Amino acid sequence: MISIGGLSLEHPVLNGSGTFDAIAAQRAFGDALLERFPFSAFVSKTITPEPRAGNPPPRLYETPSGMINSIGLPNKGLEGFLAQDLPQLAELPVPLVVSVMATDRDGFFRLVAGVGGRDEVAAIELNVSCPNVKSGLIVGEQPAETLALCEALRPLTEKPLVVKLTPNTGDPAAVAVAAEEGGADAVSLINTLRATGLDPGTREPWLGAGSGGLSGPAVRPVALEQVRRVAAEVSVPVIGMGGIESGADALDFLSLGASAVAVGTANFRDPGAGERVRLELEALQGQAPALHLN
Ligand code: RRO
Repeated sequence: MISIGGLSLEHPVLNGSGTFDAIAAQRAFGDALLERFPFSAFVSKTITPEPRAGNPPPRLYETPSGMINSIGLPNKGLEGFLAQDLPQLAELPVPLVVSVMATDRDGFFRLVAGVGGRDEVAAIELNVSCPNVKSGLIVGEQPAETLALCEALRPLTEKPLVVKLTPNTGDPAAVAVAAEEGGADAVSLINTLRATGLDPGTREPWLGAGSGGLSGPAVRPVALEQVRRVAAEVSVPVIGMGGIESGADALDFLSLGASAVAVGTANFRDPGAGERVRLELEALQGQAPALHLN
């Protein structure tokens, strides 16, 4: 068992928000999914106060060892989530972490109050780092904004608050420290790196929204460095993610100070990736250290 900001987890492998649709997976795989759920907690796709249609297509662009998404937060909104999705997600055999995002303080208040009042919810992830919403300011790019938001939300719930950090800022550790000062129980990183890709025929941006967020193995060295810097500066647990595809990748993040890891983009190709990563990690952790000849 490990503890992440008051959340007890069977093992250190979670999913990255928005990379595993547990309701669709349950439809596809039935009870097998519940008997061998790939993650120690389930992190929902981010929800917003009101329903959103998401960004215009195309929404995905493949890159060497990665992909750019411009999904744009399509979701049913708070009321739709509570009425339609929460009852199904509550059936999962692991704690539920609900990811929330708003474009203003009032929206975050509604989300944290609404989700925080539900017994089915074990913790709340504050997504202050989505690269795909035209809201002007991205809270998580500024330490002062992150501190103010966390301080305002902290009194609304006793549930653990996890702050999802952006890599698209000069000093992610300063933002992480601000989140901790504001009362966050844990931080998670990285969200996607702002990126674009061109249509090879027209030389115009391929994605409907023009740009998106890069994920997958291509971002792993960036994620490792940001986790290293953040873990050195905060005392709260760090959930590390960014291109994890194997137990060795996960062990790299844990070795740099992460307390847990999340598998993201790898889930799209292999919904069982989380279990494989955990098993590989356990095997590696049980092994004698490798021989060093350098
Ligand atoms: O929905 C998205 O486009 C999205 C979100 Br909310 C996010 O946090 N990170 C991302 O890469 N895409």
